[in-house]
Amino acid sequence: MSLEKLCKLIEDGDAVEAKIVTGELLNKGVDPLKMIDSLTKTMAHVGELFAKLEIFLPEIMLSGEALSAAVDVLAPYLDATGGREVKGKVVLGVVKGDLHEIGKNIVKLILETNGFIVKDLGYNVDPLIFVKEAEAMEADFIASSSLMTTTMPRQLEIIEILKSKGIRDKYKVVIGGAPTSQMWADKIGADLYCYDAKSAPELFSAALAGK
Ligand code: B12
Repeated sequence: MSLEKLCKLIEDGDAVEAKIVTGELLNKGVDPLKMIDSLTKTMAHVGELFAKLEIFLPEIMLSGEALSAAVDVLAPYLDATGGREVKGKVVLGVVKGDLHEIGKNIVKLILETNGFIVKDLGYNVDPLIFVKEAEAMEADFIASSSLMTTTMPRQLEIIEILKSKGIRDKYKVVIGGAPTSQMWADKIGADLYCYDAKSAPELFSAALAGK
């Protein structure tokens, strides 16, 4: 069993085998974070095949399901390595009009593993809900994910709502998702952009410390 084999199973959309092989790799001592990293890259590759019309939507759906199945197996192992100290409170969701939740689910897992309390708002979340939930939770961070160029403007709307309510500075606004970038974060005035889930805990902590 190898990590390459698992990646191929994700690409082929075989959730049943992917689960089994993930368990086997864990037993062999492969680092769960390393697995998540490779699986994320595989999913990006699947997206490229879709863009080139080499595969179609049903295949992407199967790959997404296989990736989620593998992540479900990995989740408890990530928990086991986590610290207990609460580092910050986060509301996290996928913006309105966007149903891509796999990346958001991984971010949640990794933040929780590293001592953050996360309120998961799910996907297709109205910008106003991000703000309302942040107020209710007294969150430190409002973190949104967008996977499509067409839904990225919803991340800006979150900031506009905060400004209109006069509470922009109460929260660190974080953005992420494949089409987003540091340039987009600068343009809309977000506090933080994270390229991937792995880097999130450190960047979140640094943002709270004002670094
Ligand atoms: C899987 C997938 C789907 C699945 C989603 C399943 C699910 N339950 O989530 C399904 C099949 C449902 C789907 C549907 C569609 N999809 Co789609 N999909 C993808 C695909 C292949 C992979 C996305 C993914 O899960 N990646 C793996 C995860 C782990 O990576 P990630 O999301 O980037 O997240 C990582 C980082 O970005 C970061 N991160 C992400 N969010 C956040 C947030 C914060 C706060 C932080 C800190 C970090 C962070 O951490 C994660 C882990 O490191 C992408 C291709 C791609 N390259 O992204 C296309 C893609 C996003 N889809 C696309 C399209 C067009 C669609 C559809 C419109 C297709 C259609 N014609 O109907 C629909 C839209 C549905 C909708 N309204 O949302 C396009 C979007 C193009 C655009 N406009 O920008 C893409 C880019 C494919 C392409 N190349 O054309 N899709």
